[in-house]
Amino acid sequence: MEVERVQALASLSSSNNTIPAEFIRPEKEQPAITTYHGPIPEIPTIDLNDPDDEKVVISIAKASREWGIFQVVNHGIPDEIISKLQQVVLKVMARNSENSGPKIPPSYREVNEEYAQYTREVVDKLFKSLSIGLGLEKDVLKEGTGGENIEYMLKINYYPPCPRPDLALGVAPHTDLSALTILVPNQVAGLQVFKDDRWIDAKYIPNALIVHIGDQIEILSNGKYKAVLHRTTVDKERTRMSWPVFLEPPADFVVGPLPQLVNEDNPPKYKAKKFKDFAYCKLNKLPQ
Ligand SMILES: O=C(O)CCC(=O)C(=O)O
Repeated sequence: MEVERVQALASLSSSNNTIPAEFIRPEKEQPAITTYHGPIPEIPTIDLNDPDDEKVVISIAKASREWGIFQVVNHGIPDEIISKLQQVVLKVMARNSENSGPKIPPSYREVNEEYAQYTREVVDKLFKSLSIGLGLEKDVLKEGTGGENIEYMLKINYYPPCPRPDLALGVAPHTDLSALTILVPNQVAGLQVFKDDRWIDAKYIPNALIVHIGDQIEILSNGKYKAVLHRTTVDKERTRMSWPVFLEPPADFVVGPLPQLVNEDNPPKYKAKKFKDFAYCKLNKLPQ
């Protein structure tokens, strides 16, 4: 849905404290009923600049096996690059709401390219740690999802204030189709992760990167690393935004469990298939 339509809908709803029936989730998904409020187990936070490389590998592998998600601090992407990425979108949105006809200024492309360059370095480190964490050579997971041809897809999520955050969701529960997703949110919390049968809030850490293990890494690792099931809530007063970059194999690239991780005791749990076929089945809710 376009931003202006979402904004119009949001202001209409907030004036009478109701939301259209199609936005009310079934009870088993409503945040008010299903969010866990006990002592909070926290999504692991990993210091990527820790000089102890082995500790970094162990923490990334553990988080990816147990959670499928972790936050990364000291990742090497300067705070001002993240802030520029976020600001440039807000400027484009503000300008386009004043003028007719959307226009993308050259600065938008420049900022995106700058962010992508830094992101690549982080991604290489993550792939390396994830591979070593499985007892593999450092390049195996990157090569197994497309190597230098991995595609970087930046998406911008806009979640306007919602008068009934107890009943609605920003995005419904899902795992990502990607190999990895690298996300920065604004300061409005809203990401929730499903762990041990409970929906748990992700803490907002300024300028941290949130890393999701996606379906393709789960498949390559034959289920040793798990794709994180997640969803987002909405806020009564504030707009939440997030900037995920989905790292995807090229469409015709075949992904399947790595032969090094499969044997008689650990038979393949997934079929090997082209990424485009996997995506088609998932998006159309067909069996894989
Ligand atoms: O906004 C978020 O934190 C998560 C976004 C998400 O799950 C998605 O775009 O697929």
